[in-house]
Amino acid sequence: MVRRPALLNGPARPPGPAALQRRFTSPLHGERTASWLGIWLGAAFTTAFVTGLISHFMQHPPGWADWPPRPAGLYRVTQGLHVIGGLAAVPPLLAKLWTVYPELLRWPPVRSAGHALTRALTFALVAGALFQVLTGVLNIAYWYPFPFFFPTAHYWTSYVLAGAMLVHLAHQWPKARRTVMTRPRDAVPAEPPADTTARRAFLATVTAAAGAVTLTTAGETFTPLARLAVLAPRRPGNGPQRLPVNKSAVAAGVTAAARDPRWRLTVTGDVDHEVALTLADLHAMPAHRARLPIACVEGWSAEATWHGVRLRDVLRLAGTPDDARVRVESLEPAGPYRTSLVAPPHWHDPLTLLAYGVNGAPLHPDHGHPCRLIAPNRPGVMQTKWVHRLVVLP
Ligand SMILES: Nc1nc2c(c(=O)[nH]1)N[C@H]1C(S)=C(S)[C@@H](COP(=O)(O)O)O[C@H]1N2
Ligand SMILES: [Mo]
Repeated sequence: MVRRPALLNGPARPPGPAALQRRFTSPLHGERTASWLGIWLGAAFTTAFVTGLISHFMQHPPGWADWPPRPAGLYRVTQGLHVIGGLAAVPPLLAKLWTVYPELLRWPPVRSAGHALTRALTFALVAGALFQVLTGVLNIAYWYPFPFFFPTAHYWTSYVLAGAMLVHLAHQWPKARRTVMTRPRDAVPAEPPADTTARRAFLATVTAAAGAVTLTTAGETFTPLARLAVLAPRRPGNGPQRLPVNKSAVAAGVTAAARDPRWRLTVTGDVDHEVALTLADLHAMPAHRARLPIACVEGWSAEATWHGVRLRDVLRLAGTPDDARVRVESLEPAGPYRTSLVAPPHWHDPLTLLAYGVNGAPLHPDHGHPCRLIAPNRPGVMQTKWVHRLVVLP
């Protein structure tokens, strides 16, 4: 073949498909690596999806069912899994994207209508996974550089991601199956031993990175590891009365109202007769203790011994119907978490308190003085602080 002078060749054209494929011969870009990472991510994102739905429907009851108040520590576990598992998924997610990125460069970009659809789905999968992980990390870091409301966006994107994941799984199942069912040297074609070593070292590194993330964050909810939780935004034991605080009394604008001697706890709405209680009235009622965690949606949790009156004792003073829902209202003048709904199973529970003290001392203003709601198996955002009114709904 006659070689033409270089000048006549014109500008460089994109390399052909064969050339591109030859560039990425490392086993780290291979099917086995991608499959193992995919299986890991599938398990991690499925766990995050399920625990995320639990959290969502605890906060937004579907209407036909109420979440049970027991086991008391359940939400602490599901939300811990959601956040810690999500953080630990960052290394395998980055590794997986790096493993498969040569696919992005394949030429031509679209080969058929079916291929276009597959690529669109892959885009949804990658974009959805990155969006969930990134917004989740920003949320627990209390950094909101985005213009949307985090819970809504995170919730709806989870369905897009779950759908894309399901289709992807169906599509890639044969590869994943092959990877799990065959040993590298029995595979067709057999994998050279050096490639097996390289791949295993790569996967071990990713696992170590995920392990490091877990070890340095899990202590925010798993107290024995608290000292290692250097990457956790909140640590049990840090804060007034050894409990973390998300919103302080100053930030909530309640300092004056919470100290005001005219403070009353009122029970109103669909009741026999309204009741207004002073703090002294609350202290005169039978006192109870409950060892319960604050389990924040952001993954941290901290257990404490609360004391105060049972919510059901207060509600019954006003003749509240047994099947009524109750809105607990805070002194906080504004903000999305100034009220929370309590369904009958929760307010009937003997562990559900209006606490005026914690760990043997009166409540610190930041923890909700004069009194706060504390109930079992319930997200922290629904443990309303600085309570001043209970509205019984019809
Ligand atoms: N009125 C009111 N109550 C509130 C909040 C709030 O912003 N306003 N934050 C909630 C959140 S998100 C959590 S995690 C818990 C934290 O309780 P703590 O500060 O006593 O640890 O309080 C909850 N109660
Ligand atoms: Mo929270």
